Amino acid sequence: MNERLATLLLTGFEPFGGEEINPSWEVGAALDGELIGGARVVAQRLPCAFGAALQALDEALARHTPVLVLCLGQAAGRADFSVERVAINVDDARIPDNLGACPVDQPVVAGGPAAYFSTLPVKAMVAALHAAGLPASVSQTAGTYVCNHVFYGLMHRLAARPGVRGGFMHLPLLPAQAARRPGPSLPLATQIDGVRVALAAAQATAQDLRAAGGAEC
Ligand code: PCA
Repeated sequence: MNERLATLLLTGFEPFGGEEINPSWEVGAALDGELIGGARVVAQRLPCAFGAALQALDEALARHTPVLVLCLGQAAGRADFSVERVAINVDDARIPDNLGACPVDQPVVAGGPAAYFSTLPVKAMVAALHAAGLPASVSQTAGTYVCNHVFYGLMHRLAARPGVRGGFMHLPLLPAQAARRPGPSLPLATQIDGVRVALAAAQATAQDLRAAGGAEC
């Protein structure tokens, strides 16, 4: 069935930090099976746990042999689609993961490079989101928790597979989450639209735009 269609692997996380839902998996589940630019989206839910998340990612990479991977995560406090530029080689957990692990200043990959850049066209993704009337920005940090762990682990794996591009995008909370924990949120339908737009732009853009997306301190 559809053996010749290229696969876009989309990952989302299970809930963590006392939440009952995670927008990243709600969006992943909604887009699973969709055709985007002639390729098939396959969604994979990841545990919010250091190590176990990368095992699940490894299984998905082996099973689906995607041409492109976009990992999603929840970022409470962020108001827009945050297209991550860089993954760093550190695990430094402020709260325990879902298996109780709380690593401090551990490398994601011992002996690995300090950082990897996304190989997705981050500027083009932000531009496409803006063109669709959606709030978006390039983010200069994916944090030091399980999202950055998965982003770094993904890029480390893809460094050995030059034909496969990958990256990470953080999503705001859903309104039902923000109702209990005040802060910015975006409705699920908007989040689904935005991830669809970002995936389509990532797939269609081989060479990233040259557009400002930096930040001052
Ligand atoms: N967000 C967390 C981990 C899982 C998720 O959805 C993070 O930003 O690290």
